[in-house]
Amino acid sequence: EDVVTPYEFGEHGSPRSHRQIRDCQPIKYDNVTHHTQKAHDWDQNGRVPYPITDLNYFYDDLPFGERAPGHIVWVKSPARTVSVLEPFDSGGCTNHHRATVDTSAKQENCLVAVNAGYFNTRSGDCYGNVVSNGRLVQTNGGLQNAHFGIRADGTLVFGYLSEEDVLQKENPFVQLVGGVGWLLRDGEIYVEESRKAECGDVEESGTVDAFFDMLSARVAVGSDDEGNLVIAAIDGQSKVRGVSMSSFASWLLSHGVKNAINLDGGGSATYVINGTIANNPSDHCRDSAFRCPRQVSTIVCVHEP
Ligand code: M6P
Repeated sequence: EDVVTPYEFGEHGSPRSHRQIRDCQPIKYDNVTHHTQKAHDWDQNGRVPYPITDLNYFYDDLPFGERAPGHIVWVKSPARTVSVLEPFDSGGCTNHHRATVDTSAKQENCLVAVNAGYFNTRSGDCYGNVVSNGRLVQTNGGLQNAHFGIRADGTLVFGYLSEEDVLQKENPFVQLVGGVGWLLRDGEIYVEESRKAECGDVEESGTVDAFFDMLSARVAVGSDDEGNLVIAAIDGQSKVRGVSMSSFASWLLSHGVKNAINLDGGGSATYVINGTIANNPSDHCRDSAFRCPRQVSTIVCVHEP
């Protein structure tokens, strides 16, 4: 019988197989656990425009009366201008490096850069699948968390990937990084579906539910209908100010974003423009009276084509 069997969710935080994700997602998505989309590309006449078309700083009205400062940027021709970079330098994940986003951004003179993947705050290990400029850095050992990637043919990919998807050679990933939470799927808010599917071992804020619902600084990577990449970072302080995952998703949707995953946030949330930190990171300095940018793991970098 062709029915979707209800799936007993165990305690949040236990790794879930790709098969379980398929079983649990709404039937309209069939067996597909990620969304693919052709990246915008303006190279029709051998000409690539300056990659960033818009850059807004906002104090916007978020749902539920929340207000939070942040940034949102639209990136043209992302397959030519967006890289996932390891912390500090190439090999940074293998070497357990951590570095502030502005430091890592120097690797490719990033016009815009944000912190990206989660990491083990004690060992420095990078979490998730990581592909950087065509180099497979690591696979995630089967943990199921939302990913963003760009394939060799210029396709943008958002969602859940099996190890087979990650390693396929016909049209391999050239950039790939993981977060926690699939915010928007093909124009619809996907927070509740994603809440049930995500592995909680990666974030360190508590249960998946607590992590999804708390106010915090949040960072997302997404795309609009035209295949532009969208990067958004909202300031906050975990459990005190900022946005919940569902507010973040609604806000992104209201700005025309159609697909998006949530990257590392909280004290890691850092937004860099032309080498300068442009947001207000909430991590504490050694002298806890002050706030300092955190040394984080991978970054998403927007560079010249
Ligand atoms: C640690 C320190 C603090 C930080 C807190 C919460 O205790 O690094 O400075 O505020 O973690 O960090 P996060 O918002 O990333 O969960």
